[in-house]
Amino acid sequence: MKLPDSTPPEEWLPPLFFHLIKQDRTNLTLVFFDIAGENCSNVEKMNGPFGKFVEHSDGMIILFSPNQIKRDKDVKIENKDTPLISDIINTIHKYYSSKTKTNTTLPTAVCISKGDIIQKYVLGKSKELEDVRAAKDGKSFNSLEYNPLNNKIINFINNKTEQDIRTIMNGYESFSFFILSALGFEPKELKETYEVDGKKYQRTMINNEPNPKRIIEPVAWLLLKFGFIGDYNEWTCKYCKKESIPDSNDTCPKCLRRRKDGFWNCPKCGTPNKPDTQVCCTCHFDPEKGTYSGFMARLREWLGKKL
Ligand SMILES: Nc1nc2c(ncn2[C@@H]2O[C@H](COP(=O)(O)OP(=O)(O)O)[C@@H](O)[C@H]2O)c(=O)[nH]1
Ligand SMILES: [Mg+2]
Ligand SMILES: [Zn+2]
Ligand SMILES: [Zn+2]
Repeated sequence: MKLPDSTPPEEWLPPLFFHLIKQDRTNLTLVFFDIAGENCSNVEKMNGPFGKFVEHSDGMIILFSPNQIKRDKDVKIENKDTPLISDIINTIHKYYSSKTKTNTTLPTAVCISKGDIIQKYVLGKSKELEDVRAAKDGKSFNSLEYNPLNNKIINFINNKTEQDIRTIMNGYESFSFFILSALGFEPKELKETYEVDGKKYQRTMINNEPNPKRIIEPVAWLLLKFGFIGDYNEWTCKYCKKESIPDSNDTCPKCLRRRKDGFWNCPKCGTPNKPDTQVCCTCHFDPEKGTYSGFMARLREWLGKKL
């Protein structure tokens, strides 16, 4: 099959519209404009027709190939003559400033595309980019899965690139790094050149079906930043070591200690107890065992029988 062509810098592409409706009827219309990086390579070009779309957006997904990153020597990728992503990000920023606006408050997803090429440098040699799984609650951004990957991308950017992207993005209030692959593999197949109106373009043919990896993640992250969806993450109780407690629970379901400070309220008598107490200091209830302990256990048993 033939792959879609590179986004042509001088042509209008119809935007993609999505109207999302949640079960509670709240809804959101997403309009995606695909702007070629070439149009954002200097402020004069952005003053052309395409800059407007950038200027009026509520969020940005910046997609760049691994060969648009300044890397250190052991990250070996074929170097093509493409604008550096740091230059593009800087240009977009300058363009905004020229309109006395700022883009540093916009949610900005900074995405390494064609992740298949670079995955071994980000994830380690033996690991492959896996697709996004739904969060356990079936409706949220999967932070549980995203956060460890995010750390790997940050490590990669800190240690294997010349820090330019990282340094620039430090000025942004709401951004995150992503890695994705539209094809899931490197297209080694036929590349052919063709001409339209005297201009030369390249097209790539592939034999395998695309196997996209993580392409939904930056969009889901934007939905999170827009407040349209929540995020799902978990914590481990540091007192009883219970794992996989959803963030929506702020107390441990096993030992009842609060995540924040370890204090717990006795479910039997309501007494607030200190983190280091196993049994309630008033009624001697042990929430982990679900029984009263020691003398109080025997007294209760006895009273219970009498009463
Ligand atoms: N390795 C790899 N190459 C890709 C992938 N997607 C697209 N390409 C290659 O990149 C070429 C340009 O496509 P694209 O990145 O969409 O162009 P852009 O619009 O200029 O960003 C394609 O013809 C493919 O050869 C991918 O997921 N992995
Ligand atoms: Mg494109
Ligand atoms: Zn606990
Ligand atoms: Zn108690």
